[in-house]
Amino acid sequence: MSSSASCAVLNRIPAALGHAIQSTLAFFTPRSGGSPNANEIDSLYKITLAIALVIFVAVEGALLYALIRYRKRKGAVAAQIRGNTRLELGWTSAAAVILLALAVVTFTKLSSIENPPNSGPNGATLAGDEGLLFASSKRKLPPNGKSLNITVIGRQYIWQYVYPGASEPDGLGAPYSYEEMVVPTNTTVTLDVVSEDVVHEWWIPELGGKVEAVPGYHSYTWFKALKTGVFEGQCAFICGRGHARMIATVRAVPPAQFEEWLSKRRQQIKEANAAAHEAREKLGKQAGAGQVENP
Ligand SMILES: [Cu+2]
Repeated sequence: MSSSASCAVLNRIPAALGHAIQSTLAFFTPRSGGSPNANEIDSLYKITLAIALVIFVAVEGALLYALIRYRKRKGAVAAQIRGNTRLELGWTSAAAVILLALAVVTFTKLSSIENPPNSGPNGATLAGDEGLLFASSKRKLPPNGKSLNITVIGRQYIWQYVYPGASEPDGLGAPYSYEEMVVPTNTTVTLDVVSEDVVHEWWIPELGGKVEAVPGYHSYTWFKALKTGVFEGQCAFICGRGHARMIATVRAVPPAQFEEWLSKRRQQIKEANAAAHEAREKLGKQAGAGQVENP
């Protein structure tokens, strides 16, 4: 092997090692990449894990060293040590420093996990839609107060999503979908999570943490899809026999495509409602309607 070839191999080792460390860390930490809050949660896990790994290797290494170096030998007399003030002070303060560092890192990241940022410049505008602009004391909003707000309704055993844009003054007529939520990329999406029956839990790992859907309460969370794609999740709280079937997906599409989808959806629902209204009218006019025969 020439010296330049061996040099190339040597150069590749740190890269391969870095890759191995990265993939090991990724295996033990939450999925991420879909939304800034999920990325912050993931990096927090990675920092904690890296510190824990260093401590693990140091402690186990010292233990192994002591086991081998001071193993039982003929004629050896074990030293009897009682107390070592310097050592004890050392490990107590080192542990305190590590704990403090972890607390500082956690609290630094907490606000970017909990508080939604503004949508990106290439996010959806949806300026004309009602329900896009929010002023709320409960819900955390982006600094500019603009988010796409979607209501997530948990019920045995399906998720329903209600989008902004009610056509009726009483709030009815808003477009909705089941199981698959469609959102625009680079747009801050705030979620109102509710339940119609028992406790459910909304969770799309790549888009952030879990949020409970509790009957009678509103839970709030947010995400901002950084790329197009399908993000999978499912109800994370056992809610009955069909719990395993209560899956959820979020499909992130370019903003223009989202607006197109939303208006198509609104049209489909309008048509379906008109057809149902017509069918009801027809039934009402039929002779004998209203007289229910006993079977
Ligand atoms: Cu459920």
